[in-house]
Amino acid sequence: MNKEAMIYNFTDIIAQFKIGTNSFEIKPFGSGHINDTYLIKSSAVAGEDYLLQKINHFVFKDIDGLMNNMLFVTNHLKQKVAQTGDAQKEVLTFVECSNGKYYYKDDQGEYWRMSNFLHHTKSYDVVSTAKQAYQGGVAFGRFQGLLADLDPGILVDTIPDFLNMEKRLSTFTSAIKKDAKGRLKNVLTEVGFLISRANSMNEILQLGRAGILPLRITHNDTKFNNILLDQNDEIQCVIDLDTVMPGYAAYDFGDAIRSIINTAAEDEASLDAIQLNIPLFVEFTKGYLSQTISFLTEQELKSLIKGVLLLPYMQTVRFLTDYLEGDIYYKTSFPEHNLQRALAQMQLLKMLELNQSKLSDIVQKEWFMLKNKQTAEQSSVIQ
Ligand code: ADP
Ligand code: GN1
Ligand code: MG
Repeated sequence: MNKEAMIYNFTDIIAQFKIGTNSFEIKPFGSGHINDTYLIKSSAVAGEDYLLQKINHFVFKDIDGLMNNMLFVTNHLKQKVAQTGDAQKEVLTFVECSNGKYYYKDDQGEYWRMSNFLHHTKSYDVVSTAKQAYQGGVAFGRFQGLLADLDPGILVDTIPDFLNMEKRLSTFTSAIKKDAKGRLKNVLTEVGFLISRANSMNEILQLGRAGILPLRITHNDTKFNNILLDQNDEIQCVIDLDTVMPGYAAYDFGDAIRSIINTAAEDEASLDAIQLNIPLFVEFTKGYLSQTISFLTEQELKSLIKGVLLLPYMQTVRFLTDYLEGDIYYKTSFPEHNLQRALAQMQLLKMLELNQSKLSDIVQKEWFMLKNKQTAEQSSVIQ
């Protein structure tokens, strides 16, 4: 019996879900920082596999609201996708429990959910090809587009103030003041660097409050490993829907770029290895705009580059806050892991700042090229 099987009664947990097998193998799966994921392989029926997740309820306090959001969103996506594609393959499917809910609370107070396992798919922590980057852009752009007809107010905030930079900074400031683990002395330079940029990082929030940027339903965790590609590296499914809630388009663009443009891992120890792969930025932008150009406002277009700086900045603040607070939020693999992550994100941010105008020009250029192409296509239809 492995370590997890001794902690949790998997036989009992799995028996709560309406699946056709009670004989299975189980193994830990994936590299997420928040939930615990297990692959459940049926021993009786080849290919009947599931993904079981222990939902982190320190992070997600309202599990009912969370699962209602996810069911609402996946049902909406399925209806739309079914018109042109295979909704079972392209949208996550959650498994119902015998109590009629889509999650189960075990007798230790842990929350579990299950989804169909999507076979022959891949997720990447680091992007290496132009095709992957383009497909990533299509995936997240299309995701925003498919949800653009919904009122964002229909979804609950699964984590209140999740991407609210002002709130993140105020938590950061409290962690600095408290210095619970005596770690502040190790990061004084980094703290100074972050505080010096604080004001400019509240811009998206301010533009949103002023009604200049529309609130949409966004994914809010568009790390590249939150999409599944098929064997040909074409987009199959957007996953990890826990944070789908009201947000701004620039959040998803900027967060995706964090993992797309970086030549190294999110927690790279060697800062020199962190470089920008600008051709991948071009490809992601092309893919994203191909799906969003019809509904993005000009103000939103301008905000995309702000998101490219904001999300790595916010991630640095979040990792450093967790380091100062004693590693209570993200899973870590070694004692200074959050510090290493924060330093790597800060290095990425510095590189992005240096290349800001180049990246901004790329977004504008790709937008103009797509617009011109569309206009040319429309006029050829009219003639
Ligand atoms: P976390 O919140 O911990 O990041 P995810 O929902 O992103 O959890 O899942 C972790 C990993 O499991 C993903 O990166 C992906 O590789 C894999 N995965 C998630 N859902 C599925 C699925 N339905 N089918 C196949 N693989 C999946
Ligand atoms: C977490 O669950 P995962 O690993 O996809 C985090 C994101 C961060 C990301 C950094 C709910 O995402 O916000 O951007 O780590 N998710 C939550 O890698 O906090
Ligand atoms: Mg994930």
